Amino acid sequence: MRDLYPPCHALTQEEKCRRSLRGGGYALICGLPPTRASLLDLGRHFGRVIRHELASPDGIYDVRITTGERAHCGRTSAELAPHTDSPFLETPPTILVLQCVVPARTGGLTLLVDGRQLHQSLLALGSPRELSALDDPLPYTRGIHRLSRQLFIRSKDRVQISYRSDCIARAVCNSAQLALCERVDQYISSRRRQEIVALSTGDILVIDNKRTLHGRTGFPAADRRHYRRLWCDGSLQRGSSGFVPMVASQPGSLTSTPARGPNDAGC
Ligand SMILES: O=C(O)CCC(=O)C(=O)O
Ligand SMILES: [Fe+2]
Repeated sequence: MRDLYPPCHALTQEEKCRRSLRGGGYALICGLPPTRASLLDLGRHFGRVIRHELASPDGIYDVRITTGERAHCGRTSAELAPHTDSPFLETPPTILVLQCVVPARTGGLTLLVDGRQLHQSLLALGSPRELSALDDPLPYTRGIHRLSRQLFIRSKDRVQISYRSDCIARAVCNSAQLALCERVDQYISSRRRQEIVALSTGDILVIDNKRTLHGRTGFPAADRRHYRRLWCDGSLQRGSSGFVPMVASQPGSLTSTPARGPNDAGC
């Protein structure tokens, strides 16, 4: 596993983290104590905490196998396809902070897919029908929540992605939307497109939920995998969530602005 963000001076850490987020859509921080306090301390740099309905009063949501009334889709041992968190909410979280407390013995690896690359691939390879569906908000449903949201939303010079395949109400999608979803699902489930990250105890991933899709591989149900998750509204992040799209230089060909991963984000 790459150590993109070795612990050092606190202020420098924060700046490195911001640069990685801006450059590549996520940052990996290794070697912090696996405590609630270190998660909350880090989260403070990314704005106000958004509390999930099943989170503890401090805003932390425990990701581990859970049964009963606090069960939830992430709280199983199943593989989770790459997604952005809660596109069915009026205001989805901007930043997702994921802390590894106990890794699975096998599997349970984090999957990351770059929404910027997906955007470029769709523009380059999507059929006219698929591209026409980009203007149509996708209908999401989850529990009491119902909301339609476009796959990509433009905000000034940046683009923000929202996508969660298992919450799309396919019965009310038109055929162009279904074709678009199929193409997106194919792309994000391809191991070629996924960055696979093995977190160890204490490691934290800070993920831009408007650029980077996250998921995880499945793991044996007997494993005591335990992660913690904190959602933040990004209000201290100086408006840099999402991505600057790659630009087309001439019809039919897309020339990318230099792709920058967290490794080359200057940290
Ligand atoms: O289990 C994981 O690694 C991630 C689960 C997840 O997607 C989430 O909590 O938002
Ligand atoms: Fe998630």
